[in-house]
Amino acid sequence: MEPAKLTVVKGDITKIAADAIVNAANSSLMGGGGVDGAIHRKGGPKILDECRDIVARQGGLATGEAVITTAGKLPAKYVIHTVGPVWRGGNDGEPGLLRNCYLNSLDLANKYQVVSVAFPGISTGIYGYPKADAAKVAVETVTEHLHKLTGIREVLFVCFDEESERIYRELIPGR
Ligand code: AR6
Repeated sequence: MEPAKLTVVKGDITKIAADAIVNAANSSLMGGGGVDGAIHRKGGPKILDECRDIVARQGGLATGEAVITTAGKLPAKYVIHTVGPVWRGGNDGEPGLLRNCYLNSLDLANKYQVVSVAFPGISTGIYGYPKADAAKVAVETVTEHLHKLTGIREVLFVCFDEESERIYRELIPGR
């Protein structure tokens, strides 16, 4: 079988019609700024209702973990919510925690028979993770893990700004 495709896209993840888009949430799962704010604003209240049910069942989400909801009014089918690490200089386990975000999100996508999944640059906004370092973790983790998940055929890295796009295109030549 052809290996799954890695694609770099510049734009707004809320407009991407992938089977699943990933949200850079916080442990409350109750929304916030950045991409989280945009997803809840454009997706409508159904996503927050489902997040509230998840929190009622299992409590808040630990850093590196992931949960899934439907996508409300968004063009995607699912939103996978994960909590990235807050950057504290890099010696506080940040790379491993960020790696877990990608691993757990991919595992959940695979479990829900998702064929295409789109990631934002988790932790690289409000949480302050340096963009180039985070992109390296993202691409390495996805590349390593994807061959174990044969259902997923495409992973999109959605870049909100030109700097991120340039970084990802250097890491994934030709995409
Ligand atoms: N589409 C794609 N990427 C986006 C979008 C968008 N619509 N909006 C922002 N980005 P951030 P974090 C990029 O701050 O750093 C929230 O309040 C942005 O340029 O959204 O993980 C949560 O509730 C950056 O590269 O997430 C948490 O409290 C990347 O998405 C906290 O922020 C992530 O930036 C999480 O912080």
